[in-house]
Amino acid sequence: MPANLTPQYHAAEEAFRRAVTIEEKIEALQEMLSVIPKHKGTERLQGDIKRRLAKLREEGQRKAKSGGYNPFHVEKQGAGQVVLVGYPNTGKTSLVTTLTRAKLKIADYPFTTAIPAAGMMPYEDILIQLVDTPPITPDGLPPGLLNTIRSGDLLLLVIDTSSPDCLEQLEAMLTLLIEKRVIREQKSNLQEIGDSQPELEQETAEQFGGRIIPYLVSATKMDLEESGENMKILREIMPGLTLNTVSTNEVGMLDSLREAIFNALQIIRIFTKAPGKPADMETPFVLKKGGTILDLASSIHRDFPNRLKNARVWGSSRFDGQTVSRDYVLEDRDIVELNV
Ligand SMILES: Nc1nc2c(ncn2[C@@H]2O[C@H](COP(=O)(O)OP(=O)(O)O)[C@@H](O)[C@H]2O)c(=O)[nH]1
Ligand SMILES: [Mg+2]
Repeated sequence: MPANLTPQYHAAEEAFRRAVTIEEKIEALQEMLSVIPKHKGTERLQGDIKRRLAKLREEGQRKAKSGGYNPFHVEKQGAGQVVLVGYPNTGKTSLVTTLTRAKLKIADYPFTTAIPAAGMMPYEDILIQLVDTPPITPDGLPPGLLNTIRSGDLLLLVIDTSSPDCLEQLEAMLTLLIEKRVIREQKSNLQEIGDSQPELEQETAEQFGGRIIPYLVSATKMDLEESGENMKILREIMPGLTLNTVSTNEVGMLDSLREAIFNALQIIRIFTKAPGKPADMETPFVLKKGGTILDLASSIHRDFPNRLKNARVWGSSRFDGQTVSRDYVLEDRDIVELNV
């Protein structure tokens, strides 16, 4: 056994021994890998943990395929998956029900939500998936939730602005997610210029089976009187943080949250048309921002890119119907004619 293993490492190892499900085991191994002192003496052990992780992930995938049901895995649907995260009673379920019309159970006692549940939020011409989750507790994340969080395209951190604990809970939540390498620490503007190493952070996150996920903070229950004062304090203490203020009792307040979610997902909507026909303006294809003609073609059909002769664009191009190259970068709401 290599020397210098820390108490955190031993705690994680203990959690691994106690783990029952594959998800719990994976989570514990990821934690071991994250806290293990990184030096020559632990290289073999690190390699060993990584091998065990790879094996468990394979096993997990095999189980998933053979029909083993994992309630913490939420199948992606629509233009993007947004996972709501927060403490009990902060208004997560209310937000999902109001934004999606999904029928979920709301109650003013904690822990009503035991497993993730999804609903689809209409936004202009697309549907965005919102995933309601069981709450974070003072002990951290309930088992399995980290995997739900890691699969999201965007996180919506939910705080109850009317609660005197909202600042503390927000800070605890941010710390927890930074520790788990799910979100990136927001640096001050000064530090941002020289110090930021997004690629390195992404690489480290991938080592732990995840990736850095963008997030928004939703400050709920703004209709309650206590919220005003707490909001002032939040803005003073965390001036750099954008807070999306909402109330499910004032539906008008939700429009800006919808828009913030769409913008944070960093996606573009592309309409296609057949030659000589009007465009189908009902159901756009959704691409990541920066997507090209080639990306569009591959998202339509695997061998479309090979057959593609030329493409014309209406919208972002200099003139309507301009013929563009395969690496032409599309913009939101462009209309594209693909000719094979
Ligand atoms: N006044 C007010 N109450 C809210 C709002 N959103 C949720 N609540 C209430 O807060 C309680 C907890 O809501 P719920 O959505 O179940 O929270 P969750 O535990 O985070 O899912 C319920 O009694 C809701 O009616 C809001 O915007 N304004
Ligand atoms: Mg709930």
